[in-house]
Amino acid sequence: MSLEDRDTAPLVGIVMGSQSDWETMRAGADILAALDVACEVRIVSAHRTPDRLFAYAEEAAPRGLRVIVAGAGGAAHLPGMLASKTRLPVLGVPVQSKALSGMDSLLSIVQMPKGIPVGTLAIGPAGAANAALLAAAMLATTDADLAGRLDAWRARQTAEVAEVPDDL
Ligand code: RP5
Repeated sequence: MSLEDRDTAPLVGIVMGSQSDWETMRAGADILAALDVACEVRIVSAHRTPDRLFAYAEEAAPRGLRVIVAGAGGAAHLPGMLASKTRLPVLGVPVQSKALSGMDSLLSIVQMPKGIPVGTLAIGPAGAANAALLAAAMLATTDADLAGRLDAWRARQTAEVAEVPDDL
């Protein structure tokens, strides 16, 4: 089923600054789909669509979203600006940039001044996947069924780790 075809209202908003970020952020969307967490995916640029950013942030909580996962690269203002306009938890994913390999993205997202927090994950797809897992873990604190699915997901991951390299 497509992410957007679900009947249930989205609980997680995955937003990114550009179409070019989707390759990275897809890793998070795939995890939420595997955990059956309703989410939506949107392109919202702090620089190119600032009005869309303000509208998205202001409407997020009233629409029923519980967590926002925001990925951006370069001068990555998106997560911080979203966090400044909503009380929802914002998880920031630094997208790997071409010029500086994502260090610019990481520092832009992680160095929020005191008062407006952004939970910052690793650079790239690992960060996107972990942001989704963290969003699911937050939701699981009040959703026993999701807690069970998350526990099962983690148990499968553990079971897939071999004790010795297969080409030894
Ligand atoms: C940021 O600029 C986006 O988050 C993206 O990572 C970066 C480059 O965007 P494009 O020029 O590829 O659209 O706003």
